[in-house]
Amino acid sequence: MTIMFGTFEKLKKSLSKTTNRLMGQISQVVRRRKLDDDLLDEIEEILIEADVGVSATMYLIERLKETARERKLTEGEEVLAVLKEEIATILSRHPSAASIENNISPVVWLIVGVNGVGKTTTIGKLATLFAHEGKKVIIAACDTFRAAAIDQIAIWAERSNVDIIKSQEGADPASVAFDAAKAAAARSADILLVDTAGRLHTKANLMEELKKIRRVITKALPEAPIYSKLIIDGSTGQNAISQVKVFTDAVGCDGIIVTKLDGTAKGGVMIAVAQELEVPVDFIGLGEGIDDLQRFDPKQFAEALCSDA
Ligand SMILES: Nc1nc2c(ncn2[C@@H]2O[C@H](COP(=O)(O)OP(=O)(O)OP(=O)(O)O)[C@@H](O)[C@H]2O)c(=O)[nH]1
Ligand SMILES: [Mg+2]
Repeated sequence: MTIMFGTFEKLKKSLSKTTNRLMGQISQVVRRRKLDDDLLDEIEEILIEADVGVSATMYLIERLKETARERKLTEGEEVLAVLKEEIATILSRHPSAASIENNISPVVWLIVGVNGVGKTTTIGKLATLFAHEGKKVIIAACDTFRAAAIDQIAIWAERSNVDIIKSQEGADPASVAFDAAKAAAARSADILLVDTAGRLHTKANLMEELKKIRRVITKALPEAPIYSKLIIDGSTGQNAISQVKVFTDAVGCDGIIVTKLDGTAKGGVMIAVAQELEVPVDFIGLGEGIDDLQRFDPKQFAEALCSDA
């Protein structure tokens, strides 16, 4: 199918800087080398520098050693195929089960994450994608804190041609969430996407507010499955991972969406995410446009990451 081809080509192009940094460098160092400890040390260093994380790096090096022994590999270049296999294995560890099918009531996705990671943009993309799939989507504009946040999400709602429930700047986000939840039920929506603030006066404030939004939605829609989806910015590499715990403690984390994987060399962080976190990656962001979102496909991602290497 041409669409599939386009999807893969786009992924590959988006990941090209990461590919160069990771598999590109590794394929350079293995060339005409014997597979020995020195070479493995060099590969280890490249993996660490490419934001793959200590845990995944150690795992990969261990797997290379074991496989080299088992398959009696002697040439440096032989590690490339093994690495590709092992990276695909890590990426496939927590398969995404992001479904919005539910017969009883709307499914709710609470979109959370620190400021500027791409929450609002991702909601615009998700709304478009679900609407194209024939779903009734409603957006709740619960970032009432930042000036212009409401206008920003309203523009995305218009672009994707879906309903939005909003209030004015400074309004109580939980009350917007309540109204949106009621509207979602009344209008028989399939999914309610809740945009939230990335920054308040303090982090504790933000976490309390997110908890309150979640509570209020549970009250308004007792039957609704509510999922917290954490947005992280892939271009910040290892730093992206440190944000997971605080959000998970506050509102849980049922899925991750990694944005800004286009144009960064830090996409190796996807391997760290799969290795270190027990949560699936549902989608990836590959640009600022309305179509720049893909469902995360571990095999395809590994293929794109390791292509031409
Ligand atoms: N290149 C690229 N840019 C992105 C992507 N996703 C979001 N952005 C950009 O990142 C910037 C911040 O995006 P927002 O959607 O406003 O982020 P946010 O998390 O809602 O920010 P706050 O509401 O301030 O917390 C914008 O300039 C977006 O266009 C992506 O996948 N790739
Ligand atoms: Mg926002």
